[in-house]
Amino acid sequence: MSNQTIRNMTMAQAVIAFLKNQYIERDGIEQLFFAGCFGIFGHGNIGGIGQALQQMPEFRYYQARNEQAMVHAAMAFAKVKNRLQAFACTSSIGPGATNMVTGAATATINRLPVLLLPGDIFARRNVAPVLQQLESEHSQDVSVNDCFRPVSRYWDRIMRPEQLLTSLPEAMRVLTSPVETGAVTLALPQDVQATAYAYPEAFFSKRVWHMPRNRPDRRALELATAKIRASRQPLIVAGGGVIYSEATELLQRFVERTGIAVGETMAGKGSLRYDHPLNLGAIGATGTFAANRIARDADLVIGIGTRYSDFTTASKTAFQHPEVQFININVAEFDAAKHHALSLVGDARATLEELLLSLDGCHVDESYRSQAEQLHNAWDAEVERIYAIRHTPLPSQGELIGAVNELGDPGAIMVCAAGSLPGDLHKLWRARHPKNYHMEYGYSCMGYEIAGGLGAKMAAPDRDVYVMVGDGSYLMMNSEIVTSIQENYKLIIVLLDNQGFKSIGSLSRSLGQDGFGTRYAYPHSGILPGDSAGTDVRALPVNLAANARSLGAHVIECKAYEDFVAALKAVQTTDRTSVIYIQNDRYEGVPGYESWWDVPIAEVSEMPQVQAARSEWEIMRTSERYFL
Ligand SMILES: Cc1ncc(C[n+]2csc(CCOP(=O)(O)OP(=O)(O)O)c2C)c(N)n1
Ligand SMILES: [Mg+2]
Repeated sequence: MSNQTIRNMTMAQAVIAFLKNQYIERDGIEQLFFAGCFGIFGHGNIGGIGQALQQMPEFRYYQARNEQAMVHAAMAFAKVKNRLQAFACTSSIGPGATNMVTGAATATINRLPVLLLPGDIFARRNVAPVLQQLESEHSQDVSVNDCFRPVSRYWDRIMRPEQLLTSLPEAMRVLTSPVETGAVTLALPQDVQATAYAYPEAFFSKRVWHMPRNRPDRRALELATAKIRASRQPLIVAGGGVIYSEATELLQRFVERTGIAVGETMAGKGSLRYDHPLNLGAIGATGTFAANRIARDADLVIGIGTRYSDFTTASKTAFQHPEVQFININVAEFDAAKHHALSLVGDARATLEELLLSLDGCHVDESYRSQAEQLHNAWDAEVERIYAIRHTPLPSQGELIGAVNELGDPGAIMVCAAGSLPGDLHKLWRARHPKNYHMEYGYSCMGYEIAGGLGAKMAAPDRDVYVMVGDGSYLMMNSEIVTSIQENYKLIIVLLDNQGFKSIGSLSRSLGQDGFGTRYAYPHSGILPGDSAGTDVRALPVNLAANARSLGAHVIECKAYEDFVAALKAVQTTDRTSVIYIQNDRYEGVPGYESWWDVPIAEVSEMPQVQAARSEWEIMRTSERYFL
């Protein structure tokens, strides 16, 4: 180190000085990797990362209201940016840090890059226990930040300032890897953050991380080509990887050349425009009859960039052809190998390019193609039917989704995550471009919606962002309305109030449990009312519209469908984050379409409806398959 130029700075200053010089490049396009840092300060980070951010304002700091929310905003930003740009998030120690654990899990499960910088307890230990320190009798090497280990793709604790020299490059390798990306956590003890060290200047020079487009093994491609040529009833399952790899145009070409139809996962919706005649729409538990019928009889499933969650596979009941085989195109070997597949380990776009060449002249039977196209058309008519329901006195969720879809800007981004909306939107949303449908459904984390909307708007300020959120999710986390107003990122929040958990209520009824614990109403004789209480309940005195107004949003309250339509028009000219509030019906739902989701039902109970539901469940379970 003797002949190197050095820079004397604190560990925290070194973190920021390093991060602001990280770049990423894919397809020859180079850009800064970090857009800045979200943070909430406390004693665990104020004098360290807080001071460093203050000293380096070119690395933009954004104040958040809630640490979990800021991680959601960060990951939504990265999702819209196809993982080519990300945020860091700084928190204090203790509760500020553990508030980020849920966000970390959400990011890791969705394979989205976020860099988490929780403060940590003193490395020098002499003043322990510090405020918010978790003590342990058996070790002094434990803090609440150990909770991040299983939910991070890379985890480290920086006990000495020079450890950054080897830790930050590892953090970057993981964040910029399409295979390994997710939450990266560097726990930063508060005393070490403020400690100075003579860092080599070279550490802070510009670094460009190349995101590769790996190509699959040649022999595997030959085998895949033969399998696709031999297949009579193939189906593509398009997952989020199609979108992150920017393979959507190539997918369209592939589909048109081969005639193979497509079903889309939650993360993959938008891979193909909704009106493409070979787009069968959503697949799986929340799928369309079009995709689910073709899936049921498919002899070959070509999964592209999918992790095959139970929603996609309908709890392993979606694919019933006795000899069904899988070819999985995925950057991650782990996902590529699922379902005993022939693995094409590689980038979706690069792999489709190769397959297009090797499949020259290959086309499915005309009968298959016309069956797929007929199903596509029949599905479109079903969406039309649901959009046209005019349910009274309270409108149905399906018609409200239709209004947002048809009256919103076609270039908009619609953000959602949990409740009954994801299932309905997966079926009904007509996606017109790859970023149109932004659903966090890896973790389906209530509270993601508004914070995620903020991140999406920050990533695409020229697009309208519609956040669709239920009353339950809204109550769980609405805090980033304030941030959206502070930073002037206008969100259009559609708040659908059905006085509780419509989704889990309907799940509960399907289990024979009468919606227990899913209504927002006062208890009656010490018991919370279920669905059999009907309208004989006392509603809670909650006013969500007033709540949103109190946070600074422009609020429009609607009663009927016509008010909702007028509100959707009115919000186009409002000057700040706007909330359209409407009550909708708890029971008028979008049906399931020839699919299933395995949720266990009590094996023994004193409730006859539960016993009946259990018997039905036992029959359904027999259709679950292993792919051996
Ligand atoms: C953080 C979190 N807690 C619990 C759940 C389980 N859960 C899924 S949907 C739901 C209810 C959502 O209520 P609301 O937002 O009002 O949507 P609705 O079901 O009424 O459409 C619950 C509790 C979850 N997904 N996330
Ligand atoms: Mg609700």
